[in-house]
Amino acid sequence: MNKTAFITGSTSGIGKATAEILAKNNYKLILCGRREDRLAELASSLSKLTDVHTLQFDVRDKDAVKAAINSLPEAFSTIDILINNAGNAHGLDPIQTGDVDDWDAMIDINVKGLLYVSKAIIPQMIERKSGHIINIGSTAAKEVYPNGNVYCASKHAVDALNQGMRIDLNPFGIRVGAIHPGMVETEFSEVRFKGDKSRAENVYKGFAVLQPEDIADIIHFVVSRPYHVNIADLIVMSTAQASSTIVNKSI
Ligand code: NDP
Ligand code: 8X3
Repeated sequence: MNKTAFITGSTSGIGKATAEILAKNNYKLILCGRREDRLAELASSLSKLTDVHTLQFDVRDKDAVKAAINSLPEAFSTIDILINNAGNAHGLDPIQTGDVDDWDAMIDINVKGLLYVSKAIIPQMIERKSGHIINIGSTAAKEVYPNGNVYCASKHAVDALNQGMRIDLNPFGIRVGAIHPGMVETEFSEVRFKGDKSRAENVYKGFAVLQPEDIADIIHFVVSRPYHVNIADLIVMSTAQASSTIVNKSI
């Protein structure tokens, strides 16, 4: 039987590329995001390859998260793989001038949203004593860079939650692991800089930056390992990148 993967943030970037590679490999898909038009477009192209169901909700709204997951039709109600990917940075400011609304957005989406989705899905995994959760962290989960303060804190929280989930779900045979990408060329910087495309493009200029497909490929590798193999924690950067702030633009 084909496994069903539930992907948050599948309307762009890493989540969308993951949906595409999993569809090609016959995983059934539950695709989530807020932008309904994008969900519809992706569902229409990927349903040529596999069974697809879409759920439109904001991960910040815990009632909407619960209602969406409870609404899944029978054919999609058993979730084998949860990919907690939805998230973004909002702003890049020193702590003393940071915008409180940006802080709320990052903590509410990257941390609380991940928890709400996990809370709604973990019980069925516990009941079946099977399941695989992939949490998308970041190099910002492992180090802090100038002006990254709250985004880095939110991703450090994802790192801690990943470890906590792995410990607490260990008695039930549920696999839990995180993937921590360095810079990836997605809509991430456009969101961070509130639609300023040229500032966003500048982030990825001058070096061979990771593409969303690079991370999607790794996610596919992680979910296709045999059951006794759990990739617990993985940092992936472009060759040009050595840390959040060190990028070699001469290679
Ligand atoms: P994108 O901006 O391209 O994608 C973000 C996704 O998250 C979108 O599908 C968006 O969907 C969804 N999302 C954002 N806010 C919400 C919300 N409130 N409710 C539901 N869905 C939401 O960025 P990436 O693909 O780069 O980001 C994916 C993950 O990877 C994030 O967790 C990010 O922190 C992480 N990451 C990214 C890196 C990068 O350099 N790009 C590096 C390291 C980690 P919609 O707007 O339709 O709701
Ligand atoms: C996204 C990568 O370096 O902008 O998590 O924090 S970075």
